[in-house]
Amino acid sequence: MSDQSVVTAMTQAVELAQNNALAAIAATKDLSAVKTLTADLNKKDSPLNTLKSDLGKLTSVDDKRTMGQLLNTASQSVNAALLTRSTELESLEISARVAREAMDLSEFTTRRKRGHTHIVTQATQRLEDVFIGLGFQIAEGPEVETDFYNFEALNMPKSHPARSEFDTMFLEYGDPNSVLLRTHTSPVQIRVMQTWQPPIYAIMPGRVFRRDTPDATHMPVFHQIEGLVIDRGITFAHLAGTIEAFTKAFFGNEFTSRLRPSFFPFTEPSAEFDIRRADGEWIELGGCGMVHPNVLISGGIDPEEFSGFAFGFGIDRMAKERHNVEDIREMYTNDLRFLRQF
Ligand code: FA5
Repeated sequence: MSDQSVVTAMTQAVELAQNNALAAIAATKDLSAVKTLTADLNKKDSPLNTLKSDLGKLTSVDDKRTMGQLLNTASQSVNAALLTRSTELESLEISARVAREAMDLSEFTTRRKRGHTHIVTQATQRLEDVFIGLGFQIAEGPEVETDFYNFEALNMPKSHPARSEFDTMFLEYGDPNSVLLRTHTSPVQIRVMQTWQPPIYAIMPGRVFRRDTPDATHMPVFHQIEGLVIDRGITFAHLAGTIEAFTKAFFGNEFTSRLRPSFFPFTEPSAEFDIRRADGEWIELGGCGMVHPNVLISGGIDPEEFSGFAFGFGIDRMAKERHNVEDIREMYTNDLRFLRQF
């Protein structure tokens, strides 16, 4: 055979070997078939490799180069096809495995019951909503307080008799009786006055602590919500109006509020705030009054320029009244039969 006819025959053989290999690759069904085929195509006696060893039979250097290039191109396209196919099959296998192993969680979501917030948390959130609606902002302070913020800055110097009304839990930290668990949310008033600029319209909910023996209306750990308004020209009428608006919004139109003269060192004049239930009984919910000038001074506010009112309500007692709970202790026994009612 002349070199020319050998070249023609080889060219046809290369095309045939390449096409056969590409058809075999396309027909593979899984990764292990691709692996086996790769090994077959790389064998010494595979059609393309046999043709490579036939190159030696060509005498012309040019023919050798042309055929060599043709064989290389064919090998490259076969290798590329092997890679593409294995990537394709790999992603198909992953999708199939994901579909096979996917867990159907829908049955659990329909069967499982979700819990809900505690009755006292619900009351706190409702109080916040009502006051935000009246234009107030929310502030928070620490539960561990210093004597200064809990008493001194609130016009209760060391020897003040009113201190004994707050059965205080002190911490063994620093000087004796200098660090304590706050007995009310009023210290947050001072912190707000020190950091905000008037006009101030703030509420401050939080947990407070007293050495009180638990009974139907008392807990040693309970919750209060403090209110503070500081602006120019604030009078007792603003305080009374705010408390009445709040009572109706929180408890409903059938409830009314009253203010009784009282005493707190940090307000002057001071009052006790009661609400009247549908059965006619009056319940004490908190204290309030016009912020004492000494307290304004502790907060860095000029009493000649600004005046204000403050109040502090017991949230647990509010939740108790709103839901007609007999005994405040029931709210903390963690009895699901009780909690599920709200
Ligand atoms: C105070 O704590 C004042 N800081 C309130 C105040 C703020 C007055 C701003 C003026 C200006 P009192 O000790 O009365 O006041 O507590 C307020 C309310 O907290 C009570 O009316 C009651 O609703 C609630 N409370 C008091 N002690 C307990 C307790 N042991 N368990 C549950 N609620 C309580």
